[in-house]
Amino acid sequence: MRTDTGQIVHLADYRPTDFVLERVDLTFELDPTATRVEARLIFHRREGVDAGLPLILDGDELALSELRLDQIDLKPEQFDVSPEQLTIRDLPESQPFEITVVTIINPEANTQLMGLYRTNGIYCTQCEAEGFRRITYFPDRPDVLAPYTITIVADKASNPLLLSNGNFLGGGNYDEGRHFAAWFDPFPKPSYLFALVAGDLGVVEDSFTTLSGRDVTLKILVEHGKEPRAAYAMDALKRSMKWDEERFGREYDLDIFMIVAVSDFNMGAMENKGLNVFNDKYVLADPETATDQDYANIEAIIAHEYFHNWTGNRITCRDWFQLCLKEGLTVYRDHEFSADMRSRAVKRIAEVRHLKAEQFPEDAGPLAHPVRPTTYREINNFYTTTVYEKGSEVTRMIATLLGRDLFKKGMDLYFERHDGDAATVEDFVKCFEEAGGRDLSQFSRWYHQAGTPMVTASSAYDTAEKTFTLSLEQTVPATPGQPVKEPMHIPLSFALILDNGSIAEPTAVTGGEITGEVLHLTERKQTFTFSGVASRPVLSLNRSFSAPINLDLSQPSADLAHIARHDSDLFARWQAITHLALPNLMQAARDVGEGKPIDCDPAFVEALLEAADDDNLEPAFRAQVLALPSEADIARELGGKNDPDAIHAARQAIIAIIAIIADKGAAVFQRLFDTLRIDGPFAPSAEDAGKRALRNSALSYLSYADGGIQRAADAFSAADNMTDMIQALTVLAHRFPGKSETANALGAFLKRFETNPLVLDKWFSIQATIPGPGALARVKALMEDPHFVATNPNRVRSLIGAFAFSNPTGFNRADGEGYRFLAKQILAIDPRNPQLAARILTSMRSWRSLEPVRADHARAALAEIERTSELSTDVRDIVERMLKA
Ligand code: B3K
Ligand code: ZN
Repeated sequence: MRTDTGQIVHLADYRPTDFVLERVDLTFELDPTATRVEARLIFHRREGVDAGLPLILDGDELALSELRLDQIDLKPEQFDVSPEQLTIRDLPESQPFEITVVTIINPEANTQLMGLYRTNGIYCTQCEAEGFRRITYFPDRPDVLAPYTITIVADKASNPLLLSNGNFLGGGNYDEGRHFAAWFDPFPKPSYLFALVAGDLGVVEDSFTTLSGRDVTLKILVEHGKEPRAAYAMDALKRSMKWDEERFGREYDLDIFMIVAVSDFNMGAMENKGLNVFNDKYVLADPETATDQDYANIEAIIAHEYFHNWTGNRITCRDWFQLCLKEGLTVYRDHEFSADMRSRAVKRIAEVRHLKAEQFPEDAGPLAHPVRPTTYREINNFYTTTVYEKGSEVTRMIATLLGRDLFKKGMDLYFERHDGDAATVEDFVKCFEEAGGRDLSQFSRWYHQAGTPMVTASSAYDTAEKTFTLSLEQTVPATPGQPVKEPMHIPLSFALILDNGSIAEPTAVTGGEITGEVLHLTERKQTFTFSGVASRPVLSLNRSFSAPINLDLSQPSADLAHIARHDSDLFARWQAITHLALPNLMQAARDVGEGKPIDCDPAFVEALLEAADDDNLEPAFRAQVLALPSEADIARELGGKNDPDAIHAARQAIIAIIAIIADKGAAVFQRLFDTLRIDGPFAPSAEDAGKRALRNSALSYLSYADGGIQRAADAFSAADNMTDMIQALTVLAHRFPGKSETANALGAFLKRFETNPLVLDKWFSIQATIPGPGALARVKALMEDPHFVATNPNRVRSLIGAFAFSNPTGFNRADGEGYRFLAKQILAIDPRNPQLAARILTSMRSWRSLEPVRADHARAALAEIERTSELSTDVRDIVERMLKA
């Protein structure tokens, strides 16, 4: 492990390299413990660069074996080398020269899963962000682009497949049972997009003909025997390729596109040029083992990585500060794809739920940073929900500001102007300024200012004048390093809904710019006046969540119920029900704390049940309505001094009121459960998934009524697909832990899926997230279970990650044991896999908003980590930022 050097990288220090890399030739002689890597790199000195300057190459835990300049061995006085750096002096002044670097690396010993490593007998690489420097000494930064030729030599019997980026050049046999393959990638790329895969895998093959008639071979490579489970991923890939042609005019550019599924991977997937490497969780699916959510994730991630071919690969990032240029934009693209494949409104609701659950807390805590940060200590810690999801929201707002056509024009300009470039956020924004004819300088603050803006709104209707006034005020909270903020340009989609459900069309508006249905809030305080509004309208604001803000708009529950019934924007209807729910949940949490009885506004319950019971609405939407704000949502709204036990108890009590105390509840849920059964074969379609989701949420409410446990146990036995099975098992485990029905179901599930790691992960997660004081002991016991594999990131995330991120009561024990347990685990994981350790540690990012007793325990556990001398840069960076006042 590389321990922390404390070095901080600043955007302001960016300058181009002194040397230009012209081409890269790599030869790998694969061996599990001693792989020889020969890199031949052609450079020339950049014009105007001082002739005396040395060439400095990055390394990470490397051992240099040979070093030549134009095929002649370098003398010791011509270079300096350490595991982290190779400095070469006395280089030619003007003409190109060739550096040959030979390193010997040990893939088997690489537990960080960065660089070249082995997983289940397969050689595989992960180079983003700085993994290539663990393979050879190299100018390992994203603005160094070159075409690559790759030769792989390996034992043929154990490695029949030898894969890399680009097009296949040829291959053949060597002596002693070895063979080779050569690949050439003509598209200049940065080293982080390099990939190599070798081993013995099963192949699923298909093809795609591009818009201009080129045939592309498609291959998905999986462990032998798992081929049938790659069919859905292949289908998703072909749909993605077609969609990108139709929607963004982007065609695929190589002769072959490959996806390799591996079981040990630090993240979801990686967009290496022509050779995507995936966590097998996001490739493998069949009805028996995958839930509807798994299918949706596979579709989205296959699309995301494929879309990177243009947004990320053909146009890459100049430096890592520009990460959102490829990630935010590509998330926006995959969101749009899923919206087109499924229900747009339901997709938007799911996105906003995710944004609020993950990004809003990040933006409100010690790890807050701008979408485009200006400093970092460990770049791996900046693959955050702010860069990805808020980055996507910023792109979405550009589309909202410009409208669909001008946004498309801006994207076309971006592709045309920057193809082959390592670009910046400024380059990107400029394309939309030019195409849209709009100054986006104030808007660009979304990239630079961290923190979720708060918009406070109040309105009044003047019956005599027939005017409606809307007063808005925005504040952006202080965040680490940014105490003072400038006002943002916030696009707010709105509607004034009249009594009969129609939308008012005012005759005039003053106070600011309005384009179509979007109101532009640009000042700190702004008042819009709408004239010619015949009767008092109900304001629906931030429809479709046009801006990622917190909205403080106190509306009478009758108004919210009106929106919930009449808004033509389904998202806004869901949002209105959420706004009806939250005050009830928050009040209940306070009441629990004070030992008072819990109460609930009938208008809310009525609106909720009415939507759930309305067969004219799509089932997936109704399931989202029934999901209610989560415990984390309630905690966030409460703002500080949170008691997770009180929040949990409050939410449970409100659910019970809806399920059994409200007159209509039990009947509605019973009807949904009885009538939504799908007969016929399983289809992972959005429509069927929606029905399953609604039926399963009905099951979950019904578990509060008499006989709930038996109903859940019966549903578990009757389930003929993984979605229904997991839902029933979750109801049993979370609502009835320790009961024999639950133990039986968990046992049966384990027995049936013991040999399927991805399903076993679910078994671990369900148990890790059982609420209450027994959780920690359960998690500790599960760590001793023979099925727990401490070296597999998916398994670690499914147990320890699930406990820390998704078990608010179990993890946030008042005695602090949860935090101490996590600290111990982080210190155990860190030496082996720093990225995984750092990621799981971010589960404590909201520790400051806990009530004082828990907050003190949390601080002490973090301080314990901080005191440890041998920390990776990854963990040290996170822990220090979390503790900084
Ligand atoms: N670009 C990769 C993420 C790499 C993370 C490196 N720590 C996957 C993606 O966003 O598509
Ligand atoms: Zn990405």
